Amino acid sequence: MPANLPPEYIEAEQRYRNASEKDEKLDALQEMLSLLPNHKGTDKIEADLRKRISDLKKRPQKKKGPTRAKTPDQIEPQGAGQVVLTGLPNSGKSALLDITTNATPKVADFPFATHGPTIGMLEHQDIQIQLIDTPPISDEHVETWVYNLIRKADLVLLLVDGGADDPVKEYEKTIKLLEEEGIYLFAPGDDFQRDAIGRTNRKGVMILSKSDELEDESVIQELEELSGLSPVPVSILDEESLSRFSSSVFDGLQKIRIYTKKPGEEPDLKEPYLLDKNSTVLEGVRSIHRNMVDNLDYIRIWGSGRFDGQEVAQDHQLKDGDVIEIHQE
Ligand SMILES: Nc1nc2c(ncn2[C@@H]2O[C@H](COP(=O)(O)OP(=O)(O)OP(=O)(O)O)[C@@H](O)[C@H]2O)c(=O)[nH]1
Ligand SMILES: [Mg+2]
Repeated sequence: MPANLPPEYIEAEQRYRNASEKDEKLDALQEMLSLLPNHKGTDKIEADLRKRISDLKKRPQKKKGPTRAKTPDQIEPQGAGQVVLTGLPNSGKSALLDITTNATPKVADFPFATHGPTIGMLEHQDIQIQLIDTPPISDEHVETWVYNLIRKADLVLLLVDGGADDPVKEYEKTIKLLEEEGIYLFAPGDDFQRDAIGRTNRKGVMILSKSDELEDESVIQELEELSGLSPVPVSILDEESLSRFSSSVFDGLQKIRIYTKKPGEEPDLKEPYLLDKNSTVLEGVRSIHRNMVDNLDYIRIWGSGRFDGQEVAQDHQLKDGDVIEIHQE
């Protein structure tokens, strides 16, 4: 169940992860605990935080000395999915993270400005999505962790600079670099192909960045034909394009939001359950509570039914925004 954590919590967690000293870690954990919203979705997180605090208190202060840093690709997924921004130097990755989330990455008018990962949480309606800005990929040195992060992503955002002289050439350069690493992108709705040795398939959305500087609109169609991904023109100067951006990130994850209601009560719209697109009612019930499936009687649905409150079969396909009412024997 997603916990919809506030941005301050995410920041404290990032501090916890970066901390090397016991006191710093304790401080960050205490702050996370104080910022944790109080509802049923956070019970497990709260228990986990309390355990981490008590374990840490028991641990002796580490002697100073060389420590082996975790590699930067080990980022715990949060929210509805882990989404990685990638692209050539100066393509606008950091600017996009900066404007769409609470994160404050370095944005610069020169290339190779970003050296490490920066995490931000993108709010889309009532959910949050983890967006990660990364250093550019290029013919020059790229640290292997960047590609590892891309390989693990739920969704890859491929930025192509729409303000470049020839965006199509930029796209070709970028995709070549990824394919040399065995990374292939497919459109989110397309059939998934199994990963094989030396080949990782990831869902990808192409972002045609700096669309305010795009000179020739026909580039959009050309890129679409070439890549099989529908390019999303986005400019940090255009609000409307930014809301299109967050919708395409959510669509790219191929998830749906489901809400529940108790008989005779209003639906609980505070926090959706996130399921894979095309999930059935039965899969929905199972993900809400595995044990509920055993004594399931029937389900009523508001949204994708023929009428509100319709009783539906267990193999009924859920749609984003559906409300279900579970009746048990
Ligand atoms: N006009 C315009 N400029 C933009 C837009 N997005 C980014 N820029 C500019 O493009 C330049 C590069 O932006 P960054 O976000 O730093 O690019 P990056 O991809 O993170 O660059 P590296 O970290 O070097 O890989 C900056 O000067 C930004 O202000 C946009 O939508 N429109
Ligand atoms: Mg950058």
